[in-house]
Formats: sequence, structure tokens, C-alpha cells
Amino acid sequence: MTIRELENTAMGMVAPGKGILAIDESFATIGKRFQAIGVDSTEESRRAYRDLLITAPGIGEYVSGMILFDETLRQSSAAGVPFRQALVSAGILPGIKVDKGAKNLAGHPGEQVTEGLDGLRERLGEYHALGARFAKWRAVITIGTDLPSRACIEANAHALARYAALCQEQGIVPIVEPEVLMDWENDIERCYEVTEATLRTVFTALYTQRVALEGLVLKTNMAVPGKQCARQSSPEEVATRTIRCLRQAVPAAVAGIVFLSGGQSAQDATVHLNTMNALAGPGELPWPLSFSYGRALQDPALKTWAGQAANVGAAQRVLLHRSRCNGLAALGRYTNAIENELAA
Ligand code: 5MM
Repeated sequence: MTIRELENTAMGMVAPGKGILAIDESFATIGKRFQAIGVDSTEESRRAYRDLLITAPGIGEYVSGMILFDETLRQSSAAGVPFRQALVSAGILPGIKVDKGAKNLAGHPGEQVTEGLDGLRERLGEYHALGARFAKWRAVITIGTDLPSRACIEANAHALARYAALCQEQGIVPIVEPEVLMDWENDIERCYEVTEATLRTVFTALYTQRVALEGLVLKTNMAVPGKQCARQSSPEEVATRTIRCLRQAVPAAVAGIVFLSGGQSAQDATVHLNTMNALAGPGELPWPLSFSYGRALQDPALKTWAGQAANVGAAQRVLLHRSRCNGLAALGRYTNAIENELAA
């Protein structure tokens, strides 16, 4: 696998008007999501739900790749087609979450470090053979009183860089995801500062580990105030602070940047992405800005489905609508009128 091949895959992941759908919830997280709609999390209910998402008609027009959980990569649709094959037929790149989750960081109460490097080379080799063309590793950075610590940022940056180097060695494009959480009472400036410091540290580690930036996609949070902050920000403020932060800390060689939604409402996540692309204008930024949303793409469809086979078609239409809205937002062409089309 050459750098050029990795670069081609990465460019496909951030193709104009397309983004990534994250459906890689671990057992604990999908259990929580299902509990909220009164559905038991079993191998079959998870398969049925992921079937709905993966086989939604037309989804490949707006979604370039889907991030799967290990179990899903090995499952098949109701029609008996392996999901990885269904994705390729729809023109969608199969991706895989390879981290083993965020664990408590010793000596640092309230902070976590993501684990999963042991045996990663072998697991990546198997995932590549199963058809995965990109991978994801998520690190979590918590803002709080005296948090984050330097140790937390550095430990996570080191692990992200080691993971990314192993991915490229195995012909897989790494999505590097340092997520600064938006759960606290901090203002947007604090989020900006922590995000900038985190990204600078991550890119230093990537450089040290000799990761080729052209064959990598960054998945990051936007600069937003914490959910408990009394002063919330306008879409223009979120967009200008986020773009400035990325310009300061992300090298131009990176293939593309995709955002996580992090607990933003589905519509806020779309509006924020659209505002950034509309403000910047075509060709103004060194990298395409798109989406890799989990909850902001899935939540409306999950609620519509509610575990009922009879709701699959309606849930797929809701998913397609959100995907289209975000695909347009990746071009700066989303409008209120488009948002309201589904209801109409
Ligand atoms: C889809 O959720 C992903 C899996 O999370 P866990 O490993 O905790 O179960 C998650 O990594 C997700 O891809 C990112 O957080 C982005 O999702 P959101 O919902 O923030 O857009």
C-alpha cells in the first residue's frame, strides 16, 4: 500500500457533499441508546438496527463511509448480504472502530486514556482482509476545574499517533479523533484553548511517529460552550472560533477534517457545519470540512424506528433526510427550506 492509495481513500472519505456516518457504538453505548427507546440490546436487535442504517436507499449519495463496530463488520443484512459487501455495493467505504475504549488514567482522577494498542497490528491486518479501508480511535479530553492535565493530553496524543502509524502500515486510513467533551460549564473560549492545545499536541505526536498527514482524516469537536454554560453561542461564533482554532493547529497537508456532534442537537450540528462552509467559501480552507456524526445523524431515525419492523422505511427516510441536510452543509448549501422538506 502506497501513500497515494491511502490518500485516495482519505479523499474519498471527504468527497464533496459527503461525510461519514458513525455507527460504531460499543455494547454499553448501544445498550443505552436502545434503553431510551425501550428496546433490548441483543445480537439480533443490533443487527436489525444496523441493517436499517446500512441499507437505507440512496444513503450513498451523502455518506462516503460508515464506521462499524467489530460485531457489525461480521454481520449480514436480512437478505443475507454481509454488511461490508452491502456498503461497497452502495459506494460506501467500510470503516472500523479499533480502540478498546477510554479507561481511567492512573493518578489523574476524572481523566481517561484510550486503550487498545496491544495486538493492534494483527487486528488491523484482519480488518483489512475483511474489507475495512479506514479505522477510528477516539480519545476523550475532559474540561473541568484544573482539567485537562498535560499528562492526559500527552498520553492520548501518543496513543493516537501509535494507532495512526499502525493503520497506515496496514493500508488503512486512520481517523484520528481527539474529542474535547462539551459536558461542563466552561465557555467557548475555554473549549477553544483546550481544543487548540490538544490538536497541537496530537499533531506533534503524529509527526514524531512519522504518520503521513495526506493519508489521515482528523475527527474533532467544534469550539462550543459547555452544555451547562449560561452563555450559549450563535452559529457564527461557533463557526468563526472553530475555523480559527483549526487554522492555528491543523497542518494543511491533512486530507480532511470531519466533526463529531458531541451531544449537539441534530439541527445544531447541521447549522454549525453549514455556517463554517458558507463563511469560508469554496477553496478558502486548506482542508474540506465535513461530518462524522453519530447521534446527530442517528437520533431522529432511532426514535422513528423504536424497534418496530413496520417503521423501518420511515426511519430510513428520516436518516436520508438528515444525511442530505449534512451533505449540503458540507458544501455550505443547507437552508431552512431544505430542513423543512421532510415534514412538508
Ligand atoms: C457512535 O458512537 C461512537 C462510539 O462510542 P463508544 O465507543 O463510546 O460506544 C463514538 O465514538 C462516536 O463515533 C463519536 O463520539 C462521535 O459521535 P457523536 O454522537 O458525538 O457525533
